Amino acid sequence: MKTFLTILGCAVAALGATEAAAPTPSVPPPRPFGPVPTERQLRWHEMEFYGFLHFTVNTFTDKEWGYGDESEAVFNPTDFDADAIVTVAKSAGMKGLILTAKHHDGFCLWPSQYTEHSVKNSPWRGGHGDVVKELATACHRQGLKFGVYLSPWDRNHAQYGRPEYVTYYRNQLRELLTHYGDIFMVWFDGANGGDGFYGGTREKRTIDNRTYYDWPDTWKIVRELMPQAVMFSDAGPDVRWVGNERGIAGDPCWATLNIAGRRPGGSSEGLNSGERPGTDWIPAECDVSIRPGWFYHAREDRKVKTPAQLLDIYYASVGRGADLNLNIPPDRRGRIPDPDAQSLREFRKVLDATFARNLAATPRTIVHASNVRGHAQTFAAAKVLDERRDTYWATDDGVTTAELTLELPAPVTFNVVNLREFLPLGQRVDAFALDRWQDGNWIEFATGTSIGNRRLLRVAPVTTDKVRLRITHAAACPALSEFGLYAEPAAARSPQPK
Ligand code: FUL
Repeated sequence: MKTFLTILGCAVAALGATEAAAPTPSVPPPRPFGPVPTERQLRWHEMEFYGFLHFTVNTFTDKEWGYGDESEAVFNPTDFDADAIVTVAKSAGMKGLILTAKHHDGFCLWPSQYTEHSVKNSPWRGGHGDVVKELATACHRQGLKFGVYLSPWDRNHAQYGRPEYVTYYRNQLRELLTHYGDIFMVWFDGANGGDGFYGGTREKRTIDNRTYYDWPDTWKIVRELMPQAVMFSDAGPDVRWVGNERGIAGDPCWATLNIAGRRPGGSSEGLNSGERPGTDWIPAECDVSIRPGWFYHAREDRKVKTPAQLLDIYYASVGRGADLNLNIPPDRRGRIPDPDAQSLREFRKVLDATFARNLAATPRTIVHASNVRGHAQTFAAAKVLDERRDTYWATDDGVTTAELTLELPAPVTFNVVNLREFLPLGQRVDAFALDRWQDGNWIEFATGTSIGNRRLLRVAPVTTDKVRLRITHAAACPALSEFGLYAEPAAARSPQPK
């Protein structure tokens, strides 16, 4: 706080005519532009990075999609330890974990009262185990959020494709949302492959994805039982799939989408970049596995993504305003395998080193803005340096191009720029450019489009004592919460920064 006040004091003193020193609390904030996030979406945006746990009979049968005829006896982890899994996730910086409570094979990791095809008929913990409970408890104990994946497609269930199955599915959703404490996200998969065991009939069953699950009524159950949870699917209603399983968001990646006519399992067109202007706030989640497959396979132990690959994914997901859901599949012990844990540790080390210090936020930094809303301190340019997402620099209504300049007391070298919009007012900026001061001239070193929750630009190292952000196009007066300059440890720098 002390640093912030010092910066603000300097900034105001230095700004003269464009920013009056007297506080003018009566200046109203900008009106929101377009669709804006709900409270639950804002909480989700703040998470930025969480993990996926793909774990079930497939872990033991070496498959990616179980047929649905697997014996419950195959599920028998030798050393399952929920706390150890959560510790790995937490030290990687994940803010939550989502578990495949039931994947397409239909095997339930909790003792559901609606089926015999679950852990209650497995040898693990003598048939008294509950993976969902152990993980939910460990997450909550260690301060992580917990979410569930409940596959709509069920290759085990005899009634799949008939109305009875939808009732079964909803009953299971109710179980998960009432017995395991807070759930931050319910993950609805759009996959529906056709053939399966289906109670022994071993046939192909197709459903009409538009009508079969009656999504609006299914979603109501989540709203009723867990109002703070966000729901993920190809079509929201809260968070959208990013359109690929590589963890790469579009550039741009708008948080908005035209939702009419979309449904889970529907077309992925437009999901990668979002749509602008869009009718609804439905931001993207990038889901990707640390290994080639979603489930653990010993043959992939040498194909774990490297820290450098994870960093590239982070910059292409979180760095484009999406959230990253990184899958870390437990092995047959019921632990995160060593190569995966090792890669996560290195990845986190680099991120921590990079973001330990905003090189722009020194006590003697002077911040200028070409326009400050109503000359009010509430919306002063220096708000971008206070490391708070709830404060922001804003311009007067109608001012949709603007400049913000950071004058540093001494040259710094950085290769990452961080920007963040004030999300409660919607996504306002359409395009921006960044300049460095060199030999008495401004030289442009990066340009971009969407900002939203977070925009990270990884650039070739820049050394300068003055940096300028130009908002070159905005749909409404900009409202910017953060502007930061960071340096990645040299060894971690991308060889060909984009
Ligand atoms: C897909 C599924 O078919 C995969 O098995 C995995 O669960 C992935 C996250 O979603 O649609």
